[in-house]
Amino acid sequence: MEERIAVNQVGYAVHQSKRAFSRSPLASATLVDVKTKAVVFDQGELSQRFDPLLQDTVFQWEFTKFKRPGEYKVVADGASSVAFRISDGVYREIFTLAARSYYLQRCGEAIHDPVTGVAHPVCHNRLATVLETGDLRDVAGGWHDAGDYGRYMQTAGVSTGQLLLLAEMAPDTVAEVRLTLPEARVRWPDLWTEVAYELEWMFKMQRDDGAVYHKVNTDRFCAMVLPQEDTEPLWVYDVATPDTAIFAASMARAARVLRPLDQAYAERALAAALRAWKFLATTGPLLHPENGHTGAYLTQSDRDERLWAAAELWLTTGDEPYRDYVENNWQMVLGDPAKPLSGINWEDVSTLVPVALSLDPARSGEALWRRAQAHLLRNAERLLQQIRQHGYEVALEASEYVWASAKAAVAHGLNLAVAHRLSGRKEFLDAALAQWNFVLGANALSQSWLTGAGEASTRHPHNRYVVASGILIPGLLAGGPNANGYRQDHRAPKTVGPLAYIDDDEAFSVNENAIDYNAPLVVLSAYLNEVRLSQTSG
Ligand code: 9MR
Ligand code: ZN
Repeated sequence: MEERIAVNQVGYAVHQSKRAFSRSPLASATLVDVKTKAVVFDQGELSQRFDPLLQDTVFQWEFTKFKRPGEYKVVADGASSVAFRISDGVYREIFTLAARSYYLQRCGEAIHDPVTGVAHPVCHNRLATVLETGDLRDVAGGWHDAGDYGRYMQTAGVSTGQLLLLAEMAPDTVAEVRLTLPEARVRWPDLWTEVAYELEWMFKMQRDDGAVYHKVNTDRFCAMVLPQEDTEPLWVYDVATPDTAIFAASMARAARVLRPLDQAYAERALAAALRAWKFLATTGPLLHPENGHTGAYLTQSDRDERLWAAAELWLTTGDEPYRDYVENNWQMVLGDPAKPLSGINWEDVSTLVPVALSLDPARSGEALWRRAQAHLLRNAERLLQQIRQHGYEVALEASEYVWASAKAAVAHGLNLAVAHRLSGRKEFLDAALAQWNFVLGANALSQSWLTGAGEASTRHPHNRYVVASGILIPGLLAGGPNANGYRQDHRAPKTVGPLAYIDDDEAFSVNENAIDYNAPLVVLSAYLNEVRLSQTSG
């Protein structure tokens, strides 16, 4: 079979960079109109790069100059890409698709979605037993975490916290885009309504003393059944400090974002955040909640979560002890600006500290804002270096081709987007866009890891609802290539990192979705749309 030329399978905005990739030379590449079959462009710029992980040359054909909206393929020497569009709607479309998947993952209510056909009766709305006391507790609601039906605080907090960054990063996009949800809150944009579906569940997971429970799930993962058929007893697992801090951070941010829209909701969120902080202030690390036999989101330290909570509380309340906490603990958690920032993830949320502070100079104060900005820009420079060493312009290092590499790529994209917002530097925007292109098909497998997005996109995610119903939920980001995956699920291919992926619903180490994978993709898509909006109107 001819190799497929790799492109972003959804498409490219009219005025931004457009590149195709292949491991075969692209000297004869042309752009062909899908409807008329006519060659519409053959003046692309050629370059090539040796990719150290693939141990092969990757050829690049840049067609940025071509700006006519339409549907096209890149064709060269008998090889072809899939059809994709040139359209200013692509960012908004992926933002909507990926954000809407949260609604489709809702737990505790019946789903009847006219847009996608996704439907099931109410699920997991029975009372759960609190492990530590034996009490019954109402913890219905929230989103199913992933391909399993668990609901876990760490991914809930890191996902809602990231989505709420869009209040600063893409306010116009958030205000404008409708997600076609079953309910609306007066004056609230749809994205915040969806985030609040998760926040409501998070409120239920807080104990009276402010501590927050780690997760709710059955003791073991259920079979690949529909959610309403998962009827084993539900357990609420022990409180833990990383979870409590992540809760405090996300609630403090929610309070700040929602204050202008809904004062009462904001006060409720802030009160919950303050109760959580009060518990943390008198409690050392509790890192080993009882965990049953389901997903383990266990982390080595709660320092990064505490630092993020303090930063958000400082920004929301302006109370100086929170600022002092951030100043006193920054070095220990984040180090100096030369230390790499990680892509935001459930295990290490430290990058949310400079991100949150840099997005709000007025509330941060000069000193913290400068520190945050310096660190983010330095890190973005490092990511540019990283990208230049890879054929497909991805910011992943060899060691990042592990579980959830596609998430890691878009998380680096988020860091680059913030660096672009701070500096206005086009290279950072281009680099952020390259991470978006990577997960949507511009990669060594010519595979889009977002369900429903692109001709060669993931069709068989490890997702219980999808497997049991046969209905594909669109807008789910799969984990992506994982060099250790074959040892974990015995399905993923044993090969070099960039190729270690298979579209198989049993390959959970590469093909499961999760709420925390979608979050940076939603943020990045909205940011790209916001920049495009400002460029077209400006
Ligand atoms: O996304 C998680 C990944 O970072 C971990 O390496 C992996 C193994 O612990 O677990 C992933 O999270 C899974 C969770 O444990 C259970 N629900 C499904 C999650 C996505 O695969
Ligand atoms: Zn459910």
